[in-house]
Amino acid sequence: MTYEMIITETHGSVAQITLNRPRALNALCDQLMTELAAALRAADADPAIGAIILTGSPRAFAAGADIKEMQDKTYPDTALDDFIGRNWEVVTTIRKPVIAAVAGYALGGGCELAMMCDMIIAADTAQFGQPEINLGVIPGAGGTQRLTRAIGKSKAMDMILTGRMMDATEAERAGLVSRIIPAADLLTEAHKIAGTIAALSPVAVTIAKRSVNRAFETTLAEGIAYERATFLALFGTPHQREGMTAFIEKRKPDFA
Ligand code: CO8
Repeated sequence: MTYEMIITETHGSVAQITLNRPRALNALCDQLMTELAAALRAADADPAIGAIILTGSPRAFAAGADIKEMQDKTYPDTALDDFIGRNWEVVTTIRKPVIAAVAGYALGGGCELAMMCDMIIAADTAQFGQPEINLGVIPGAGGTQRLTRAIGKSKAMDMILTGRMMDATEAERAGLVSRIIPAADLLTEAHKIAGTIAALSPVAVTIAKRSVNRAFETTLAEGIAYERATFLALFGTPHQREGMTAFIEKRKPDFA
């Protein structure tokens, strides 16, 4: 597939996908989301790739779903054409870790897309928000659920009911992002994190990601049972032998 609205590149075992529709602040139109879904699936299927970075421009990760494209939609259109389900949730089906590297605006669907990733690292310029209420609608790609789980009810209500933006400092304090990075270093730092993950045991990484995600889907007892079973299953892998042997032999493990 040829991409017009995203740029894909590979640095060693890390895939980087850059949203590239600068004139519209990376508004997430159907074509962009179709391309993004294809690129994510391709990176997930490539055995040489161990982690994926999703980023935008210095001005905007993404300023939301494309309002111009949505303006004239009617309910029958939306019922017949599953325009959200078709592409929007693909990032949540990817087995490899996906890191959102956010600079500038991450609003509406842009914030929701970032929250579907496994972690968000933010430039000090990042601004997060769910401003849909200003458009007479509500978040439609998971915002009311994922933001509430990430930052708690009171702050999520504050964001979603007023439509206000949250800067990087507030987002980190609230637990929405894992780190704040000076804007100029955002991608370097994202690649360091992704490269670290990509050098680890891919089996352990996939299972660790799955297990953390279980925390959002099940009870504590079920989640812990899942963790225990998968932890024990890893003792059947050569990477467990290598990791523990390397520690005892005081050398770096080789998970290649
Ligand atoms: N959709 C379409 N175009 C957009 C969007 C958008 N979300 N955001 C910005 N643009 C366009 C503007 O129309 C403008 O284009 P043009 O020059 O042709 O008029 C260009 O990008 C630059 O934008 P501004 O001139 O507005 O730039 P400013 O620096 O003045 O303002 C803001 C930047 C504050 C980010 C402002 O652009 C803004 O408020 N944007 C809209 C933010 C918003 O409301 N986002 C939520 C959208 S709804 C949504 O995301 C629902 C998600 C549901 C998911 C599933 C749906 C498929």
